[in-house]
Amino acid sequence: MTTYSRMQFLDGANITSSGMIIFHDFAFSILMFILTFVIFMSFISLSTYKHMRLFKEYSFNMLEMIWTLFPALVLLALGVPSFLMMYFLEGELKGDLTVKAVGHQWFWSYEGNDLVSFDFDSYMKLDDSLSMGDNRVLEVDNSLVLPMMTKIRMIITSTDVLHSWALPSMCLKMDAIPGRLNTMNIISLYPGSFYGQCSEICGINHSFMPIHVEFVGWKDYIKNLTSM
Ligand SMILES: [Cu+2]
Repeated sequence: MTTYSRMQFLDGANITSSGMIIFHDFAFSILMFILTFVIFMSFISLSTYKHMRLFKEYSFNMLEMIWTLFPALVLLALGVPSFLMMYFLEGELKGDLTVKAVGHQWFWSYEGNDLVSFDFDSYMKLDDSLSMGDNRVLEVDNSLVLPMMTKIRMIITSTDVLHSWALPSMCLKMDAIPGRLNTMNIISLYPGSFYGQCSEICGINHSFMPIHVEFVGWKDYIKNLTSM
């Protein structure tokens, strides 16, 4: 990975995250256009005094109409996709599978009860137990294995303090609050390994409770479930 590719978003692994990346680029291009236009116009009006006088002596109904309608259209173009994205992200909270992620000081544990009931803790791998090619402070001893192309309902909660379960490549982040069950949907369009970190400062080892989710095909998912 080069330096510049690290400045971009992670590749979107589901429809929402791909949509959000496209929306970011769209909003950014509008922003750049406005910035260039404003700088350009301010230079023109500063350098030519004649134009300024024209504005003072005549009224330009058409021009006023344009500079009222144009910003409104820009806001509409930004607002409509933004709201659509938000409602799409919320979605219908009914998954095919349900997994519960529980935050602890300082590790995550996962529970499920769909095909086989499971309950395991997921601790960060320490530096001396890392093998070649592992990601430091991101690798865990027991990662969460989920089937791809399946709507999974994630229930996020905590047993002690506030934590936050985040998966940047899916554009997902949900607070883990003691006594509350926060719910969101996860779908991965392709198999792969996705990493996240606790995103709510939760104590001394806040940086050392990573999240690792592996999306696999159903065959491997069942194989993994039965071996647990
Ligand atoms: Cu935490």
